[in-house]
Amino acid sequence: MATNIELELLQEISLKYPKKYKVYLLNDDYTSMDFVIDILMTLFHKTYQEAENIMLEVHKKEKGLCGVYTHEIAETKVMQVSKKAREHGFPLKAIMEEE
Ligand code: TYC
Repeated sequence: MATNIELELLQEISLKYPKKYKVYLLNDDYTSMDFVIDILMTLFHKTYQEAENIMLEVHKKEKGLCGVYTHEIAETKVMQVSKKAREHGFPLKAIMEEE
């Protein structure tokens, strides 16, 4: 069993280095390419060229990395993608994975 000192150390380390989460966009057959590029530029702050490259990677390989964030920010990005997609009638989805 871990001692109190070991637990305190672990807590200190996790406060200093919070876990990071990768946010991916997933491919589907219905979302327009232009809408995906728009999402990448507005929610993930990509340039047009970066956004187009990521969109094409998702289109060809089924998923593509949009960014790496702390848990709360990653969760917010995932929610913002579904909200904006729903508002525009697209099924676009983002997921997060611990790095
Ligand atoms: N596959 C979509 C199409 O052909 C484009 C697309 C790309 C959709 C990336 C989702 O995350 C995505 N219109």
